[in-house]
Amino acid sequence: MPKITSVEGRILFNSRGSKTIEVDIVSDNRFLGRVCSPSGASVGKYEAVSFPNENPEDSLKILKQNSQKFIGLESSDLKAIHDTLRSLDNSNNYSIIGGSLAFAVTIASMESASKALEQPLFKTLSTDSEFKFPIPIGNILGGGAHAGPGTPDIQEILICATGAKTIEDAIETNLAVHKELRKVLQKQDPSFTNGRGDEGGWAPKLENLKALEVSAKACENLGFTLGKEVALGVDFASSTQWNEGKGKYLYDRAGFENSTGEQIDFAADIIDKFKLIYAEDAVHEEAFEDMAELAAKFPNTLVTGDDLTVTSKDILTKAIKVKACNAAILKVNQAGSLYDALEFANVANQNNVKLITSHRSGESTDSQISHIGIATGSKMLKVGVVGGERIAKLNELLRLSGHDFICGMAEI
Ligand code: 2PG
Ligand code: MG
Repeated sequence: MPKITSVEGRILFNSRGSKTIEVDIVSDNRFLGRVCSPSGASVGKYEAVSFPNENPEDSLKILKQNSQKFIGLESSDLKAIHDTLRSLDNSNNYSIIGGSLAFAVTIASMESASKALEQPLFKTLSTDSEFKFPIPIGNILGGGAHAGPGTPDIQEILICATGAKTIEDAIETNLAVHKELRKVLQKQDPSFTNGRGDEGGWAPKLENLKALEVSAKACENLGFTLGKEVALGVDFASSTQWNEGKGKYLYDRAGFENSTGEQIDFAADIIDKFKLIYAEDAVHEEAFEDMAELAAKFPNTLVTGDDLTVTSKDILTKAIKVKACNAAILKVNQAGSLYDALEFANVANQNNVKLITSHRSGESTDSQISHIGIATGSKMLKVGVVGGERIAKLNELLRLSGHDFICGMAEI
């Protein structure tokens, strides 16, 4: 089995231009695994801390001081790598070494092992013998924490080619809708700047429902029927609107407030009207009972936890008990190490909670999450539609198309 022979790190920048850490792990002196950590803008309260003191340099210093501890370990032994990280940081949120360091070390190690074993990363991460492509879902219109004033309060309107039979078709369909939406936006506002949010979705000056209407129009213009060839999704990212003191959701840009009950109705009306296949964080991160109400009402929609479940197996277990969601986002850096994230995936899969492996708004051009999505049996891969750091993940799926072990698209 391949053994780790060197560990190095450096400071780089993510797609938002913020500092982050990249880690190189080499096995048997020649197989390089290289991973650069992403980071979020709408961050869940219970996520792993990205860096100690919010300083990537502190994580790098810790890596340099402890790199010898990884030398000689089997790079494919994820548990051993994870345990070594845990010997440096036993906090519940990686506040000592930073979740970004745990992310980069564990994934780089598995990538290095994959190269040494001459197999794709997804095969190294799973003992399954057959895999499916997760269906790509990506931003066509952005607001909230990912775009400026005047854009919708809701964070993301997403497109998903639910009817696609191949990965190529799925990606091309999403791209076509993204393109068509620009035309629709230009037509209704000739002064539209073609500005885009952090994840490549258009960022027009539009209020929430109008933004959904133009998104639906773009699909219809292409001859698609919502819920058939394509479907829309929304990441409400409701913790951004939630004001604990007032006990209300504040939609500052649109100029209204929702009580808890009104928020449930607001989300339910949108799910209904736009036949959403996917509704993420429709209520705030601690509103398990309210999410459960939506999950019960919409069994055919992926009522998805992101900030609600933060890729934590303990929090997901709590969510499962009250039937808070029928789907959950998997973001490795929310959990910290890849080992933690795979444990979360096991709990989800054992309890029929559908997985959506996801990017962060501040990304690198890496593409390992495409493999993580495949290996975990994720139904969807949420990685955007355009932008170099988003396309990198989609292109990796295309490279894997026709691979012996992958047969067809995931069924939702
Ligand atoms: C989200 C993500 C990714 P961020 O809320 O789901 O789309 O955004 O990385 O800013 O948390
Ligand atoms: Mg989210």
